Amino acid sequence: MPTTQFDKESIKQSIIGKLQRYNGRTVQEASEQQIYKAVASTVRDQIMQKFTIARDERKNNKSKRLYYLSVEYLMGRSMYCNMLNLVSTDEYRQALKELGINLDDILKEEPEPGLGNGGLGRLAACFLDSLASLDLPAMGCTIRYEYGLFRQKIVDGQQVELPDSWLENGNVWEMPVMEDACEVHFGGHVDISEEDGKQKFIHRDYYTVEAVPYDMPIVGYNTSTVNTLRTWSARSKKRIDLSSFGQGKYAQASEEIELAEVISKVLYPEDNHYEGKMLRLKQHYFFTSATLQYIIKDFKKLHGANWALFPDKVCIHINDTHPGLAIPELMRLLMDEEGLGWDEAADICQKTFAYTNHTIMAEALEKWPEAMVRQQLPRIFMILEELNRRLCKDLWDAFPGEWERIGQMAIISYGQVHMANLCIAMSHSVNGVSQLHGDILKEETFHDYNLVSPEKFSAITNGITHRRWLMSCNPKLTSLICDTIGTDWIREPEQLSALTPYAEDKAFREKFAKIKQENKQRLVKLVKNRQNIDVDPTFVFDVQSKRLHEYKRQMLNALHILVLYNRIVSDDSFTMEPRAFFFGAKASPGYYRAKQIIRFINGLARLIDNHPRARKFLKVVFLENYDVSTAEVLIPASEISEQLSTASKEASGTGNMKFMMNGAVTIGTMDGANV
Ligand code: NBG
Repeated sequence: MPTTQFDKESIKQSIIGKLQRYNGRTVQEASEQQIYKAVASTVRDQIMQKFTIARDERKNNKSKRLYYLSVEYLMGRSMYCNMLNLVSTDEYRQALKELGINLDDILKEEPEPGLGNGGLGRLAACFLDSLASLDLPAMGCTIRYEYGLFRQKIVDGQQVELPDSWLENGNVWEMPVMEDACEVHFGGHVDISEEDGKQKFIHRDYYTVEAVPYDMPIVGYNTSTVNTLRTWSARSKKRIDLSSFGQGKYAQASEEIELAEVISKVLYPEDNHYEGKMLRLKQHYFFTSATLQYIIKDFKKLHGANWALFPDKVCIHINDTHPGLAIPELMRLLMDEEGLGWDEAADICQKTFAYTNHTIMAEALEKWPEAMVRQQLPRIFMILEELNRRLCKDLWDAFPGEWERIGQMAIISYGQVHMANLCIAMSHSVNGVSQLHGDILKEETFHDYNLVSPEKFSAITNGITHRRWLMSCNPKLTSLICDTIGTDWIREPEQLSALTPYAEDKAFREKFAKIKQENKQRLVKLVKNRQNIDVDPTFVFDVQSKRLHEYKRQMLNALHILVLYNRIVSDDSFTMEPRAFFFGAKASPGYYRAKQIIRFINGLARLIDNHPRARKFLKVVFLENYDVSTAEVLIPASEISEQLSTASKEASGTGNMKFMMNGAVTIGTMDGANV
């Protein structure tokens, strides 16, 4: 692995120099935000040194690259994990100490990019860290939402949503890549003509949105790989209309610009739920089209027009169905732009696309009204129709006369475009995210597809990155593990099993308990600072943190607490081990019942606090604005992990793994990855 020249001294000089050049300040005079930026951009410089080498290597090796398409990436803060992956935390800590700066204070200055809702987006972020750490070339592709998931305030026990303008102070980690900016076209109509006996499809009268990519480097743990997260931002091609402006029509002068730019304004705040809104369709097509155009351009640069090689050099992963329009878009580009025939293009698609399904919840299975797709994406719709026609013909051969069944499996039927059917029909691989979920997909949700193409289906249980969810968020436990079993587990987390015998080791258990207690103190402090709530750290910390959803059953947990309360107040002889229940959860703003559950939990907290005997045994804390950074303090402090989903509904769960990795005991249903 190539080493970089960032030792303690050069780190110090870099920080001093940046503060001087960009802010005209000394370290003593600079604000914490200014220091954060100076430190972060030093880390970035260090990454960029590797990045340049990695990019050259890729040009030479021409190795296969994965494109992981996802409408969500819940990255969390980057600075500390980047230092960790560069294996430079000691150097930075030491350098900052000598400059009189406390690293932990500076880390808090980084805004958290909340470009995801929950498990699906966080999984995508964990995968990026793992891919780079396993030296696998990959690019994550998504939308650069100007507003990420809303910030949650609790007012009078109820959730209030505030905008998350995470880009307000700039983003140190990203760089615009203007040479890869491209156009995405919407609306209009398609003219068909004949040229040399071949049909030509010409898209006319469309309107154009410009897609501008911003790249964020993803550094692997102690590897030479630096991958990229590419986020696409929507811009109008039109600059301000000066003639309207000159005539005093200020609003009109900027109206069209705003219409285009609204595409990457805001992340839809629904988890495991989806609604066929036109803006959302535009978001999906916007980023998949831009990504596919870039993939083709990059492929041609490295391999020319050798299309037969495409599936050997490019793998496109569709994270849930949201990026599924990548399929007809690749067909369009290969046929209309590159001149390939239908069969050749379709064959390349099949070999290139892989699809992961993340839920069986009916309300999350994506369908688009036929008319909307036809109107917004006329050429894409034509391709979908032809894909559907050929698919239904094949299905007719497999299931002659079974219209009902064919309708269920079709890409277009009953006036709707069925994204899951498109993804299954056109991918070579379809996976569920745990064994149980994979089995349900095969036996129920996609039963008929499993009959015709059983070879496509598999179950691959989700995972999490132990670099963020253990090493970064729980440094004390990390040291204890290293002192006990060495450091091999850092490269190969399976080696953590070497800890098993220490479960019975008194000295180890005492050290473990002490660390847990210190982590609990850290959480107690956070709750006090943020919400001015006092929690007794000797209570058992029992945590349920995840998106608020009926199927996840926060209500069941709350009712259990109410039962305990009733026992305490009605029976003076009843005692129990004092227990503090923490909830962390955002509810989708339009999900009334979920918001009422938050209200119920906060009401319960008040009820208990007001009862002198109940509060000796019970405490309920609803943590405001649960996000990745909060999880990083909450999870290491937890002793009980609540995983209560209605069995079959939680496709995998990944929070469950984070709690386990930090030594909490799980109370759970036999669902998803709990099994
Ligand atoms: C979620 C599931 C979780 C799973 C994550 C990641 C969606 C649509 N699905 O159980 O609910 O862990 O995906 O696979 O957000």
